[in-house]
Amino acid sequence: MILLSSLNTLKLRPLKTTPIFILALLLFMVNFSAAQDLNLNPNPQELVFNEYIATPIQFNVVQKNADKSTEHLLASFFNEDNTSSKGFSIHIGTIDDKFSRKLKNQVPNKPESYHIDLSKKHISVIGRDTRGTYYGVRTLIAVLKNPKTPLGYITDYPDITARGTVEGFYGTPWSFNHRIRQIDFYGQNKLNTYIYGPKDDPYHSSPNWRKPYPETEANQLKKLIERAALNHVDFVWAIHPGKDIKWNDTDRVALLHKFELMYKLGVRTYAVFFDDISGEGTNPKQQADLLNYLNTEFVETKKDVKPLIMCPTEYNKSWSNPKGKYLETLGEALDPSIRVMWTGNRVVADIDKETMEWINAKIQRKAFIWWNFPVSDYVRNHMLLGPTYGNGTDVTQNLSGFVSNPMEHAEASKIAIYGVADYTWNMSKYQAEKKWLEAMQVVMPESYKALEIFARHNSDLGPNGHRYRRDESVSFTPIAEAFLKDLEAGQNIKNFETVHNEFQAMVEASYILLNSSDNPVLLDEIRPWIKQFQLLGQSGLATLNMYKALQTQNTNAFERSYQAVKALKTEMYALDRSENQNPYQPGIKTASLIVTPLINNSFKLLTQNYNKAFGKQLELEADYNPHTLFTNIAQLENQQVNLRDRTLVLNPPLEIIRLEPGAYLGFELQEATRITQMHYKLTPDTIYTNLKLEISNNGEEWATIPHPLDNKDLVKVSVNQTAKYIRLINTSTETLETKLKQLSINIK
Ligand code: LOG
Repeated sequence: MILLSSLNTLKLRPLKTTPIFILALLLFMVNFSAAQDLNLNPNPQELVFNEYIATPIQFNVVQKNADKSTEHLLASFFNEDNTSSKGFSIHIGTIDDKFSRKLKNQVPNKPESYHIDLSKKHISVIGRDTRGTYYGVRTLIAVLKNPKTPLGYITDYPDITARGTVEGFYGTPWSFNHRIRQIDFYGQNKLNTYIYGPKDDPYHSSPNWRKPYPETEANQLKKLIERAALNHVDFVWAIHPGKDIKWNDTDRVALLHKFELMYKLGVRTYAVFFDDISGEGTNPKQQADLLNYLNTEFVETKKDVKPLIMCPTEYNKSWSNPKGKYLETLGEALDPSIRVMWTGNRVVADIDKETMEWINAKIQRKAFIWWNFPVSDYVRNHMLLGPTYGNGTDVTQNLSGFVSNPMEHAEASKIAIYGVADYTWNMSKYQAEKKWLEAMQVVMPESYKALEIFARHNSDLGPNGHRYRRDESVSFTPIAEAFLKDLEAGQNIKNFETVHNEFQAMVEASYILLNSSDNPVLLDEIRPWIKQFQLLGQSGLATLNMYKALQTQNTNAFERSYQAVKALKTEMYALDRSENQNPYQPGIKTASLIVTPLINNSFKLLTQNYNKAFGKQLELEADYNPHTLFTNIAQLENQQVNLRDRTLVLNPPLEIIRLEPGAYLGFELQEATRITQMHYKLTPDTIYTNLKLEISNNGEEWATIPHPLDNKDLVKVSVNQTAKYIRLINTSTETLETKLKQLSINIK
């Protein structure tokens, strides 16, 4: 597979010397393996190599007009030890420099492009612009880190103009140190955009968007902005004013003032987000007016500020109201320079050409993609470590930017971001699996094989409101299926050994990771998931022991392994109840798509068989939730309901929910059960006067339960009745817009 990919990117100059064909072939092969080890991310557009030489040890670097970032980068590699006037000659500059006269036609006429010419005596690195030179030097250094240096040329440019991330998730914003590490990583991988917009930064959103950052935060932002400049990353500062903005001069000026303050901290690119809001702030005409005002009053007067970026309220197709003409209004009214973000057909979706054509026609420009992966703010108990895949590779001409919204686990998100860097740079040659494997080595150079085992089984999100899923345990899936099939049919399990090896590998990989000093920052983020993964692997091994004991009719051994599985489950349960206790999706879920169900089903089947064979009554473990959400609101259909101890909790959605007249939401219990309490919180707090709280035994006749009509805090209602259904219903004649913060009941 790796071999194939290199063939794709590597062109060889035809070898003319026909008589020594065999030698040429040999040469080809030597060259080939060296080329494949160049370790370049992103993958350059064109590599043409004809020969390799041993990488020189001494260099004589002449650079013309390199900017600070390039100088800094050069200094990180070329130092007193490896430079001298007699060293191997290297020229670095842009197309405007004299030395590049002969070669400058080789530099593609595209922003950020570069050309590297490598001959026996000399290397030239020529950038179209200063960023192009910087990227050329990045590539040069990566090449020179190899023991052999290719001769020939590299011509390179990015497919997508703006490439990077949007720190745009709900939950704990990244720390200063994490952000520094991210920005350096972007520089290393030729990503040029970092949009700063964490939903839970109060100075980005309400209530404090009008206020200046306190001194400490301001100083840190300043340092981040400098670091971004050093890495040729555009630090885009985003504001999210729509929750409480008034369309008047005071707020206009407040925004302008905040932009000015951020300018003083060094910001040169700005974004305004109108996602996940309701009410006045959603008006497209007003939004466009504000953006145009900022464009003329700020961007155009400053001169050194890049075009604005905005995130619309209808930021995905499933939310765009065909009657409202929201997007068309933006398309017509917004200044053409302003970039408009888009998440695709749904909030969380992969991108294809059709979506792009649909949205681009409406907004009269190329959309700027906000890809909601690997963000996990709606499945916080999961770790999303799978490959970056699913987006069309034929959309280079259809978009103006592509940024990924990552997890609140910054370091773990690098696995996906590494792939984003290659996908956005060189789409047609992008190979998801290959880049994923490389990413493992980049984030954990020593223990990457163990990380690979862990990450292979930790990529799906589990069922979720957005219905976005990812492959998980791919190569293990057919093995797990065959195993269960044999077990169910009461046959000898043919691939017992393979399954055993996988569980063993899970346990061993966990030990390796937990004790590795490879990347402590990453380990800190994923430790609880690794521990859970290790316990799961051990429970798998004990389950296999149950199978062996049953075969040999060894009741002692069977019951011991049975007890061990139960004990391990208790430990896993305890971990789930103590780590990552956020109020949304608390706990630690691992390998939830294939491995966990395999172990649970096997345990159940084996215990059943044992009970039958020996007339015992060992418990079968009913580890599932028989209760469901009860609603007629389409937006909530796939929202998950969890049972934790005796509390049934709805996973609260992060977006605004629309309650039409008669819309209801609540729970349907498996059977009529005593409900002791109901807890809920919806905003705004005036909404409760329009809602009724009801219970029913058949879903047809309803009894009303009094509930407080005005409450700022969590509403706690003592129900103390037996019912099969309980719901809140909109009894008014109006559509209510609300943010549902909590909904739960306690049952006996
Ligand atoms: C938010 C975003 C959140 C993401 C995934 C956009 C434009 N906005 O549903 O902050 O991280 O979805 O939950 C969003 O995607 N709202």
